[in-house]
Amino acid sequence: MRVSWDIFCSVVDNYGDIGVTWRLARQLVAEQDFAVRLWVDDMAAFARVCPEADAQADAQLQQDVQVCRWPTAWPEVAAADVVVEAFACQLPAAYIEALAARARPSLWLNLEYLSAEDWVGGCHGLPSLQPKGLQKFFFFPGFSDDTGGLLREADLLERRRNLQSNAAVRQAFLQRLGVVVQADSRLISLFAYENVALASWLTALAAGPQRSHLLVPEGRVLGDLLRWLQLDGLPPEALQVRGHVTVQVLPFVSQDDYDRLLWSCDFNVVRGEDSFVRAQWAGRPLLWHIYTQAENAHLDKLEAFLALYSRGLSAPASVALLSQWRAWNSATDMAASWQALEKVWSQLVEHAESWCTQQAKQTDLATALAQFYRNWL
Ligand code: TRH
Repeated sequence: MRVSWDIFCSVVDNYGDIGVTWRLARQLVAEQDFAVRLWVDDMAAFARVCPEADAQADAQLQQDVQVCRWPTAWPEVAAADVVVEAFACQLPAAYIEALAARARPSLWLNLEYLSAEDWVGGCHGLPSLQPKGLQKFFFFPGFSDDTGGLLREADLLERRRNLQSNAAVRQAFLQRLGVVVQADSRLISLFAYENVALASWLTALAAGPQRSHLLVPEGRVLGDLLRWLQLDGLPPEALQVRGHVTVQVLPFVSQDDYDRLLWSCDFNVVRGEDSFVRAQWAGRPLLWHIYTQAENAHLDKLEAFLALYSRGLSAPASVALLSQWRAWNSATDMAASWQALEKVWSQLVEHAESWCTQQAKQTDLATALAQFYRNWL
């Protein structure tokens, strides 16, 4: 009998909650041979990251993961051997009863949000006492050995390098998305929240010395993009050209295709948690639009990551990177920091690859979870 896992995902907003849990569920099945049930309270969000999914179904098997609607009226189900509540979502009361009723205890984990802050290592793996004599452990993803690591499939970097080192493979993939890039154009992907800083960056790109082809998956940044393009809505023409920048809006694609998109680009603007990590595995320079939190808690997270990520960069490269990321995340003018960044571009390209190599030395999150379980037994 395979060890059973229940992963609970409550979609707060956007696609990060389901994005992380879906990725984790797939990996626990494919690489660790566990039987995984993913409970999600928003099937429509699931169907965005997994387009083959049926948004109406109550239960469905996708890539060997049993994906179930998390219903308001909780059905009677036996608790699994391992239970993961993602991002402190509240387990159904009846499920906690089922946990307490088990003859052999289950391992109960809370999978936390990603942060590069120092305190994370100290809290990773700590237990907390729960009602009915139960115990719950805090599992923190992170960038250092004292954390649970990052989600990374075993063959991810090999697949990424295969696409990046093979122009025909990259071209065929892009063509499938309807993207044809001019030979002298730099390819950029833009996945971000609403951001008034976008206009100043696009103006700098349009006036800059090099051609850029900007790919924008449909989403929240579209309003700012259309305003800069001075359009009322999405035009029928696929391409909009302004100076040296060509803009192309893309449909939302599957997670696997989104990875390929990141690998295909020279620069990726990403957001939230999961796309942020995937851009790091792409080994290309990136810009992070961090998810805004109450009391600006996100700014500490941003600075913590920048402190780690900028290690090893020259002073001008580090200054340019920090100014660009801070400008983007505080909605201030991007022109000067972008120009400074372009001057240290080759260094950033090398740095992105070595950051990826260094991070890949860590145990990945799914393996770390499996080890945590085995050690707990
Ligand atoms: O969508 P996000 O902003 O999600 C989150 C949530 O808002 C969450 O509540 C918050 O706490 C968290 O951010 C920090 O960004 P994220 O995490 O990058 O998730 C997006 C997912 O969508 C990711 O799994 C990649 C996927 N995706 C696709 O599958 N296809 C696409 O075309 C694109 C653009 C993304």
